[in-house]
Amino acid sequence: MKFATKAIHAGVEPDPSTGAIMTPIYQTTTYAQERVGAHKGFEYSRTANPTRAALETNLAALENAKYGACFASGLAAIDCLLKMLNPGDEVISTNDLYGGSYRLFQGIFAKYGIVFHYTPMQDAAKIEALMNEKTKLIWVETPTNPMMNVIDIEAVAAVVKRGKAILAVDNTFATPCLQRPIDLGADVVMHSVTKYLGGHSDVVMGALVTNDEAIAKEMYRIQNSSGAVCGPQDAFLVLRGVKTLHLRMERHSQNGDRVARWLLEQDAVDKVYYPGLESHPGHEIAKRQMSAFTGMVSFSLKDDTTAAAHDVLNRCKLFSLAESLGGVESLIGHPATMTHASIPADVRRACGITDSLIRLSVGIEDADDLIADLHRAITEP
Ligand code: P1T
Repeated sequence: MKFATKAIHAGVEPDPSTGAIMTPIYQTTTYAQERVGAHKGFEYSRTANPTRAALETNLAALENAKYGACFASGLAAIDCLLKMLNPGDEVISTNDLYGGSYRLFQGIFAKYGIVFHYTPMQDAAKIEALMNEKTKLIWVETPTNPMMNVIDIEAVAAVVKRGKAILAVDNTFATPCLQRPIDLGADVVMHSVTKYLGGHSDVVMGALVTNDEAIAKEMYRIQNSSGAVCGPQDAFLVLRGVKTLHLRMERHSQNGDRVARWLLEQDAVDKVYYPGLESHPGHEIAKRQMSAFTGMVSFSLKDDTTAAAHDVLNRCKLFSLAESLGGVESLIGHPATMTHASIPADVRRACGITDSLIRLSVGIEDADDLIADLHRAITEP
């Protein structure tokens, strides 16, 4: 089955009791059992719920994986993955990553004796230099948030396969519509479903998917034991959102490209970070491993100050000043003081998050209106 067909049909069967074409919201905590031990596969909704199960099957299918698990947020999904590790284990992560993932690594799991190394993975040899027998997880975000760096998943997988670590890819920015890391050698894919998969800025959710039976067993054990699951209503909303993922990603990518190319021509703009630009250092890799380049665009100003960035943010009308990304409406944010404020300033600057860096989540509105809004914000005093 091709992607668009899977987006609409995978995991979704007409409801057996009524024929309802949409998976019902099974708003129930528990399920009557015929006698002790005899049930229809559902005992308690933390463990399994039919609406959630349909979504888990759907998301796994979109990533060409067998097993999927949904969580209360993207960070809860990463939390589940990290709980597969033991004290003393080591993780190698991209140095440029979502601030909340960094906070979870350093603020929570480092305390339990897990050691994190951060390195720019554009050069896969950097990973090899950090790998040892304690390395259990390689954490890749690509394209990265917010610098839009592109990591060659196949090249990283080739290095990782020489050891015994799990290769996990945060595929939030690309979505399975544009990039499928498992096909490129990853063991686990993680999503902040909150973003493009949900697509309408109305659900906070996370997901893990894998093809590896042993990892899946641990994933479900931890999902049930720690209990950070999503509710059935949210699962329903995401099932609905995913049905248009391919259409939305096409328009997000077209609009992202238009906005990035327009920004390049503006006098006030210093650098534009978008993998669709021929000048982007990861463009060739992105062309190989992604089918389009998303609606995420970052740029910096020649006046490299927080005040200049805040002025642009405050002048936008159509772009809402807000955290998050991936919804149909356009958002604008300032990583240094918003999404990445939890990363120490020196670490932040080292990976290019300057004071004037601005991140756009380009929505699916008319691109002319979006550009007019940015034009006003960037050029008018
Ligand atoms: O917000 P949550 O659903 O818990 O997802 C966390 C997360 C994980 N990975 C990436 C790449 C992300 O971008 C996020 C969340 N990011 C934002 C809220 C943001 O504005 O960047």
